[in-house]
Amino acid sequence: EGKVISCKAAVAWEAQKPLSIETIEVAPPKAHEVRIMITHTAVCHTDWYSWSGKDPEGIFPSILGHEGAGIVESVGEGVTGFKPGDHVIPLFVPQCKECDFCKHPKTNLCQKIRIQQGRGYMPDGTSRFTCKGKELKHYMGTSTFSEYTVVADISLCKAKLLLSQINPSAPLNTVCLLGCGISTGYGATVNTCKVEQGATVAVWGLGTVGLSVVMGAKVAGAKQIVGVDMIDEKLEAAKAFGVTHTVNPKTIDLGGKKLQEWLVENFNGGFDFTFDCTGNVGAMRQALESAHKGWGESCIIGVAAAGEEISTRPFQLVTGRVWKGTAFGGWKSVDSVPKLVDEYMNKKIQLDDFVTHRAEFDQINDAFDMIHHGKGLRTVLTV
Ligand code: NAD
Ligand code: DAO
Ligand code: ZN
Ligand code: ZN
Repeated sequence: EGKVISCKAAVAWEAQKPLSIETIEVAPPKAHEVRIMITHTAVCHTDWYSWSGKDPEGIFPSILGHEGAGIVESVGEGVTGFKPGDHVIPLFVPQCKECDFCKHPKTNLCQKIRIQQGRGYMPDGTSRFTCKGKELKHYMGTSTFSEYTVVADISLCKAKLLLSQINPSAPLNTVCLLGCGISTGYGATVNTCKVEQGATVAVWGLGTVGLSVVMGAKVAGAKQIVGVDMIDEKLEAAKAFGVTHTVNPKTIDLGGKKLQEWLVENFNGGFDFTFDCTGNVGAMRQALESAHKGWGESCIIGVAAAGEEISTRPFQLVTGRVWKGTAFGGWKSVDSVPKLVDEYMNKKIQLDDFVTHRAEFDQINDAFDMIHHGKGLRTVLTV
């Protein structure tokens, strides 16, 4: 407590350069900050995207990672909600409960520390990380690719059951996934779109985010869930998550039509809800135009490359389709993630099937390659 910790971290020195396992120094937490020993982290496509240099906000050198879990090592002045030993999940969308956004029922985008977080700093505008005499930037307010990290106390929640007094701890090696992908896809269905019983749904991109949309649609009682992906293995694997029909736009015979025209014709005029989980702006357009005339809603979850723009004919919206989007599934993070832990422990939602690989921390570059090449879903690294 109160001392600088030397530990291992995967440092992103520059875009596209393999992450390098280095010894770094982690300064003690300042006021309203918490230092955490990260026990597990997964790799999300967004980490890859920032590393690739396509993200204008990608900042180097830095410590990436935002889907993790760990144990509180020490707390800074004024921290009341956490103590050493607590099992916790870092949150890239904070919840301060004071700002206009937190007080507004329609958004989860707390803005309290937004600017400094975007610049790669703690809320006071400084970094807690150094390596070889150089300052390292934080990433998404979480930086989970490190044995120790420091986060704001509004960017953290307890990874424990709210309901049970008997078994207070959930396994950190799976609930780490609630830090991003699964919460995002699931929340898109229950919060952002409020998918109804008997609804028809189509999902573009069957990675972790897309399959959590499928999971949410199934929990909501959707009667038809169409999965769209270019990789046949993804389509096949999606059936176990509840996809009722699969479409590979690359190999299917569209009879000269656009994919969206073909879908509208073959699926009853289109879907009640469609979701983009690819980050591809072409797929976003297909998803919007596959929503049913008059009432269909399309939700963008994928993060597009810098400079990309979406387009459609305005008449698509005039005639009753709705285009929306979501960050972290609309969950007000501090209040909601512990409830998601409960839902996992009570088997309402599942996490285990999303873990297709487990590996040691020093294999992190392999985990990056896998997410880029669409192999498996999540690799959980033991840090
Ligand atoms: P992933 O790489 O595991 O999955 C993406 C899938 O999309 C792959 O299976 C790929 O084959 C498929 N795909 C790509 N282009 C396609 C196309 N044109 N048509 C159909 N399928 C296509 O990634 P993931 O971790 O599941 O993340 C998905 C997206 O969501 C990423 O863009 C990521 O940055 C974004 N994301 C957003 C949020 C948010 O809060 N909005 C949170 C997490 C992730
Ligand atoms: O408040 O302006 C803001 C941004 C909050 C962060 C939203 C990021 C959502 C997409 C990033 C992908 C998730 C890993
Ligand atoms: Zn993510
Ligand atoms: Zn706030």
